[in-house]
Amino acid sequence: MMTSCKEENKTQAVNETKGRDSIQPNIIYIMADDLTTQAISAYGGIYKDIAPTPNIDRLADEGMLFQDVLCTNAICGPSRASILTGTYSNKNGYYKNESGGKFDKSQWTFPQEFQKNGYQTSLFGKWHLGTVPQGFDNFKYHNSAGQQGNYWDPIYNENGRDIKEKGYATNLSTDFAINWLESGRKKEAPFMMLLQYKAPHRSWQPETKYEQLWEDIEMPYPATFDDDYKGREKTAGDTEMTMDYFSRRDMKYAEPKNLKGKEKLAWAFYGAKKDEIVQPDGMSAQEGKKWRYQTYIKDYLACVKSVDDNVGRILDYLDENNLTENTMIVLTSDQGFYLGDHGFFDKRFIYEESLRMPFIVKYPKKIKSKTINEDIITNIDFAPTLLDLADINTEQKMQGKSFKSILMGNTPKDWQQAMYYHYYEFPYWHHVQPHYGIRTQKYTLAHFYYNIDLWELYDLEKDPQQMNNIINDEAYSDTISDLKMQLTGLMKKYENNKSLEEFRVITDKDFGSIVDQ
Ligand code: SGN
Ligand code: CA
Repeated sequence: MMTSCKEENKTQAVNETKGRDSIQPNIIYIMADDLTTQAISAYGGIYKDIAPTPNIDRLADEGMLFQDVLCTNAICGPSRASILTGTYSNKNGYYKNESGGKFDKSQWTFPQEFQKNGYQTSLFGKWHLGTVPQGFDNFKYHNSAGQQGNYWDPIYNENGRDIKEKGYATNLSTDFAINWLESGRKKEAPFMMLLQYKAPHRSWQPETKYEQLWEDIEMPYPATFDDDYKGREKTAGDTEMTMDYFSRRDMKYAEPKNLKGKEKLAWAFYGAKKDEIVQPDGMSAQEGKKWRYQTYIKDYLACVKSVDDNVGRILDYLDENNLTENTMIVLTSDQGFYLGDHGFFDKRFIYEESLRMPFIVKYPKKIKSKTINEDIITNIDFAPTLLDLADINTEQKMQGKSFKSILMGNTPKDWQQAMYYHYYEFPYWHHVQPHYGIRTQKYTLAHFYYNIDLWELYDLEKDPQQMNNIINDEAYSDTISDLKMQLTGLMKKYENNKSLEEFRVITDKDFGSIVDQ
């Protein structure tokens, strides 16, 4: 410990002689997969007292919590590509997960810039982009189940070599991260580490000690649990992500022996056959729906609990090694998620629960504790911000903007309080209609296309739960024209003002598979 402290001090001296106005911070970027604000007690919500997240809350308590960090394309690979490049899917070419191909690794990404500027860099956990991670001195990423990763005994790719590890993924990824902090990095340089958990992504497998945690409790139901999709029948009302679409695997039925090929897939995804709704005999439809939700939400929140525990391990490590003061910690997710909200699981929609990403930053040296920010920020803003915070200047053109000044408590007067959204993948998985739209502080306007042509408008002040599509309400006709104009402006700005036909081609195009055949 003594040596590591001394060496950290040497780092500071090196930075100072470089003439930088401040000592460059260490950065730990923690990104869970499918972690949503409703599951984090610092964000409030219905699980706050039953399933608290004390360690993540500690980050919020000692840092800044963001209410309106929004995902530009709410699905794993595309969001990760946007985060790494600071650009929209139409720029970085990674539009979809399913038949989305591989991320073009010849592209610039922010970790490469950190590495070039003398940072020690590393990646642990989920990568899910199909290509060798660039810009890391060391990496160890999930390399099973199409790089989705497994919860138990997962295969990791460690610097190019596959290794099967024993144990629970969330704990393992943290072990690897801590080992690297302790003895894997060169301590004379600042570090930038990505710690990206597979949890709480489907198939929601808790750690053994948390399997029965809430066995005797009935979890509360979100207010929109019984959404009847009135006025949204062909969009929200036509998905494969309602409580009816849980599989037998999701509901913990034992896997029959000797299933192969299509049969095995059907079991994992849909139950015994595609249209079967999984529930115990004798239950009414509503009882079955609630029963499926209870199983799901308990497993999901138990996976979150392990993430929270491991955030605590990282915080403790920093404290014990005198690294807290100069290390910035970011806690986020690749998008939000539905926890029975609108009767859904999964993500993909522009609707709030999947659009909003948890985002909390702790950096005691520069960021005031217990602050809450409500500016609109998106995942393409992450890369420029992290670089800016490390005082790294780059020539690289990004579409996102640094929000360093927002972190310091000053929102620039001309900060763009509107975001452009675009989701392309259809029909697999979950049958969510392709759509694009604009989200401002007050409204969400979306255009659903492909084989339908429908617009939706929500007044977020009057209807925060987005139950009333008011697109045909005369009183809003000026608002609609204005929002459509703003939307067209954003599509031009981000160089994605294409025709619906051109967008359809992207949805139909098979960009290939993430896994080498
Ligand atoms: C898997 C899941 C889907 C999920 C996608 C995308 N099915 O296909 O439910 O929407 O991943 O998730 S599973 O049965 O294989 O778990 S993402 O986080 O990678 O975008
Ligand atoms: Ca995800």
